[in-house]
Amino acid sequence: MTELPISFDLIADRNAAHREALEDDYAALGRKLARAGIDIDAVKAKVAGFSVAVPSWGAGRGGTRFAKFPIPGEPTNIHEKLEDCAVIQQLGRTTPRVSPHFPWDKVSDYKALREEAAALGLGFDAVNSNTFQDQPGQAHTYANGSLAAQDAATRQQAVDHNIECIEIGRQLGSTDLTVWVGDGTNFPGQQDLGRSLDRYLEAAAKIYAALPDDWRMLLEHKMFEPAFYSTVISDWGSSILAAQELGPKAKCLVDLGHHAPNVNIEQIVARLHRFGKLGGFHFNDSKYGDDDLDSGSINPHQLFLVFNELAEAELNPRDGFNPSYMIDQSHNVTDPIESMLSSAETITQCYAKAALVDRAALHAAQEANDTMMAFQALRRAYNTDVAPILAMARMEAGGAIDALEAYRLSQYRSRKAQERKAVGLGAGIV
Ligand code: PSV
Ligand code: MN
Repeated sequence: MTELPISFDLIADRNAAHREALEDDYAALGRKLARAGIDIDAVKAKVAGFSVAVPSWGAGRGGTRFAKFPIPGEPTNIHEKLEDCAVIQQLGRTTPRVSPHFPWDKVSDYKALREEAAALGLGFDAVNSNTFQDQPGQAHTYANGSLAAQDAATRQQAVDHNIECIEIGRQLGSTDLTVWVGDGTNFPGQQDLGRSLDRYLEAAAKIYAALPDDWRMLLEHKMFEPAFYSTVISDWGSSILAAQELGPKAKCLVDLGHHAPNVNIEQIVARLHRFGKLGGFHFNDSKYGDDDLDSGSINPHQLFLVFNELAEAELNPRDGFNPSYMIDQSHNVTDPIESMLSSAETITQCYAKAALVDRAALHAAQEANDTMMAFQALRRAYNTDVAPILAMARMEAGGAIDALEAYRLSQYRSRKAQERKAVGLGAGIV
C-alpha cells in the first residue's frame, strides 16, 4: 500500500487523547444494552462489517444550475478524487469503495486505476453511466433524450455508452451498472408518454443483454429534473415494471431524494424487496425535491425507518437480497470530505439503531395489534445514542475516534490547495 494521506501518528495521538472517555461511554452503553438483553460487542461486530460507497463526483464541491462555489484544494480528476476518498476511508473506516461516473472519470488505463485505488485502500462499487449530458465531439445530442430519444442513432449511442461502462466496470472489479436517464419532457404533448417508455425499454434491453452473468443493472428513478413535466422513469412503479420486464438481473435503485415530499420511502423499500427488486440506494436527504443534502441532515428518522425495513428484509430474504449502499450528495457549502465523513457516520448510526430493535417484541406487538408497544419497540432503538459503538469500531479498525477533528488537524485541504490546480467558476456539478 502506498502512503495513506493522513499521518498515522496524528490519528494515534488524537485517539490516545479520546480513548479513556470512549471506553467509559462504551462501557455505560454496554451495561444499558445488556439490561435489554443486547450484547454490545455483537452490535459493534455488525457495525464493523457495514460499509457504504462514496460517489467519485461527491468529492468535488457540487453546485446548482445557478452557481458553483469551488474551494481551494478541490479535486479536478479521478486521481485526486480517489485520494480524497482515501482520506474518508482512512479516518471513518466505513467507505472502502468508490462509485465512479463515466465519462467524468474516464482514464486510458483502468487496470492501473484499479491498482491506484487498491494502493489507497479502496475498491470500486457500481459504475454510473451518463447520457444526460453531451460530451465534446459526441455524434448525437442528448438534448431530446437518450435511451428514450425519438432518434434511433441517439438511442444506440446511449446503449453503446452503457455497454462501454460495463466493460470499464469489469476492469475495475465492479458488478453493478447504475442507469439513470434524464429523459423526459417539459411540455404536455412534447412526446408520447407511452411510446417514450417503449423506446426506453427496448434500448434498456440491449444494455441488459450485454450484462455479464454476475452483474446487475440498477434502474434509478427520479420524479423530475432535468425534465419538469414528465420523466420516463419517474417513480418506483415505472422502475419496478421496467426491471420486471428486463429480467432478474435488473433491480431498482432508490435515491432518497428522488421522490415527492412526504412520500413513504420506507414503504417503497419494503415493496421493492417484496418483489425481489431492491437493488440499492443512493443516500442523501432532501427538504423540497432532489436537493442532494447530507444524509440524515433533514430527516434522520426516515433513514432509520429505511434501515428498519432492511433489517426486516434480512430476516426474510428474497431473490438474493443484497442491496448496494452508496452516498449520492451534492456538497454546495461544505468541504466534501467532511460531509461524507459525517454522512457515512449518520448512515451507519441508522443501521446500528435498526440492529438494536427488539424484533421479537416488535413482531409480538404487531401480532397483538398493540400499536403503542410496536411503535415503542422502534422508538427505544431510535432513541439510543449509538455513537460510542461506531467510534469504538472505527478506532479498532485503525480510524479516528473523532474523524472530523483529525481531518481538520491534518490540514489536508490546505496542503492540497498548494498542490492542485484551481477549479474554475461556473455552474453544474462537475
Ligand atoms: C441524478 O439526480 C443522480 O441522482 C444520478 O444518480 C446521477 O448519476 C447523479 O445524480 C449525478 O448526477
Ligand atoms: Mn442518484
